[in-house]
Amino acid sequence: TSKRTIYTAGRPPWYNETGIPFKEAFVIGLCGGSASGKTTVANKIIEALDVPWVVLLSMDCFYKVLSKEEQELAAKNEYNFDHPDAFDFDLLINVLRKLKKGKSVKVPVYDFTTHSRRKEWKIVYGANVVIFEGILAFANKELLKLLDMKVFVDTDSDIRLVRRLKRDITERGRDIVGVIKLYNKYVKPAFEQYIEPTVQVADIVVPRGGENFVALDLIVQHVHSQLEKSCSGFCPSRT
Ligand code: UZR
Ligand code: MG
Repeated sequence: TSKRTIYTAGRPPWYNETGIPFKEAFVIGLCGGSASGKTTVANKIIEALDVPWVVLLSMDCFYKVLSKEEQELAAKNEYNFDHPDAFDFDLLINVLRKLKKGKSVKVPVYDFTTHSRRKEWKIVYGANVVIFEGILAFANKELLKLLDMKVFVDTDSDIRLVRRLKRDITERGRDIVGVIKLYNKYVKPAFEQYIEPTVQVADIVVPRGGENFVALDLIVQHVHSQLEKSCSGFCPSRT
């Protein structure tokens, strides 16, 4: 391959002579039920990837801002945060499209106590690899088109329930009755209706989540090989 000149400010996007971005970011989609271990898997992938510019984008940032009435429902555990309608897919797709082109984006910061967005949005810089995780990461056709690799984290529902109980009580100040009510009313039905069936579109299913070292290694190997392919001659992504 011939040598090419790359113009860069030290981080992606990289441009060629004609000002065209050198390559797109590789986007990994991570889907799985609540408390399946998506965040753990994401962090282990990031650690093992050893690539300079990796970004983790969480679907939680894209919850819709609730109206007064919806806020009141949420306070009584009667708002469904597990349904596709609870998410701002338009904004999410916009953000992911830009990230895929290697551009920087602004991501809303969602406040679960007020169910609104903070005034200050978080700036996320362009990256070589983007990991996008969420319970409904595979629930939208346009979104699926942006994912280069789809990973489904498949953890037993009893384990997920126990983790969810622990997390909501210790980290989110909820009580056991409320958590169980929410789980039975929204979390479990949404899992069965909107999340579990999307295992069909996954490229890789990871049983046991973050403990599955073989699966993590396979994922990382694939990303490396794809990155090498997409930047023959000059590869900013591996040191
Ligand atoms: P995961 N959720 C919260 O309860 N509080 C937060 O601050 C953020 C998320 C819940 C959300 C959904 N629903 O069921 C779940 N509610 O977390 C998705 N209520 O996040 O994939 O990390 O479990
Ligand atoms: Mg999470």
